[in-house]
Amino acid sequence: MAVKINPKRIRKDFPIFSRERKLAYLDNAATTQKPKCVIDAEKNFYGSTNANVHRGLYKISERATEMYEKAHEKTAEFVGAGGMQEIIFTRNATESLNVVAGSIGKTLKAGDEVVLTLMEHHSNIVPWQQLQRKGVKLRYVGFGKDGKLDYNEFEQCIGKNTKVVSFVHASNVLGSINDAKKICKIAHENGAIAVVDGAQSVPHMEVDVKKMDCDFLAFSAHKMLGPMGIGILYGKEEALLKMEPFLYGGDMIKSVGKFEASWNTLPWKFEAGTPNVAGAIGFSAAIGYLENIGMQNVRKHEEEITEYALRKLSEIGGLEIYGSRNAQDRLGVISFNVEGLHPHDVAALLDEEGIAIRAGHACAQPLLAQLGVNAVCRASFYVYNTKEEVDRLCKAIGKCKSILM
Ligand code: C6P
Repeated sequence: MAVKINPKRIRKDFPIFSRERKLAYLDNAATTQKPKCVIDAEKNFYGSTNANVHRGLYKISERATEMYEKAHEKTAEFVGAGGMQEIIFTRNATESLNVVAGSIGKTLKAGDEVVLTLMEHHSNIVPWQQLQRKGVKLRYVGFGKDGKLDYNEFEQCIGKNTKVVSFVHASNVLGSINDAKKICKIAHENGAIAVVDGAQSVPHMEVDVKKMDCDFLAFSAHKMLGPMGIGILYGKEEALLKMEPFLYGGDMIKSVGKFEASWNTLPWKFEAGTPNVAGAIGFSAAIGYLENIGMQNVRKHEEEITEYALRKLSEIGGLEIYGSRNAQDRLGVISFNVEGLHPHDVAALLDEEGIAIRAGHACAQPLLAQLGVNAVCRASFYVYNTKEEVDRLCKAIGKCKSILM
């Protein structure tokens, strides 16, 4: 059963909040703040264990290798993967999705189809668009005014030519949580691979790759209290074994001749070159921190704060809120527009009040086109946000209206 968390207590673990005392940080969908344990883990690595991994026959290198591999194991446990062979570290979710599209793309041919949704972040559109050069066709499943995907349209879009269904688990604009298990099942029934963009879901709820039965899951450490520059690609072992590498070079090989090479075992086959060891160790600390809070409790806190924010924001006149009005259907991500005001102006004025939100197209232009707007304001929450911050947001929006209108 979920337990109530205390965001005011949690804030004390984040050095930035003791420096920026007035900051209401509401841009967590872009990146999250870092607790001291994560900052220390990265710092300690450089101060005490810095060495390259899988290469040195001396103690600190062996220790660095052990810590780096442990970070893979911890990540595997966190998402319910079969072991570290199924966890590849990349730079970010974008790179993870590029690895999948690039590698699977090598096996696709003219006439093959990739099904996406209109809710995708550009990271899950642009890599697949590149395959159109080979004659691969893209198809899109739409969503309704309530921010829900049209599951019937999935059934219509997916056919005998569909090779990949790649979709966002939770939207970075609408906050909608999609039924990933259902979509993976539809994909598999039609012989297609299911790729899940978990950049917004994994940080905020329990995600189990086995229960979901996806073939691939991409996410980023920096959106879940971890360092920037470390991304994660989970892949089912059998899928990764069949897949060609995407990047080539050191550490991903077993042997190299003048004209050919053979590949290392998993997951190293997909990790070419010197990896972000400090980042992986920092990420491991972030997972530990989130596990201490408990992912069910993270979700409960965000549901509560989202419900409160949806209610309070709806009380402000002239505000259009996008997506479902039910906090249970969505993450703590709320996009809105203030009638007559440009989102950039709203964000700039909120900043004057010490409130950080995102404004713009949120790297989801096809989604915004479906909403009929070029830009939105977006507030997004995490474990350290409070209802008082939501009150400050609402008050500041009221002030914006009185100054700008
Ligand atoms: N969305 C946002 O403000 P990277 O940048 O590679 O860590 O994550 C990419 C990404 C992929 N999928 C989804 C659903 C995302 O939301 C993001 C990142 C940020 O909404 C930065 S644009």
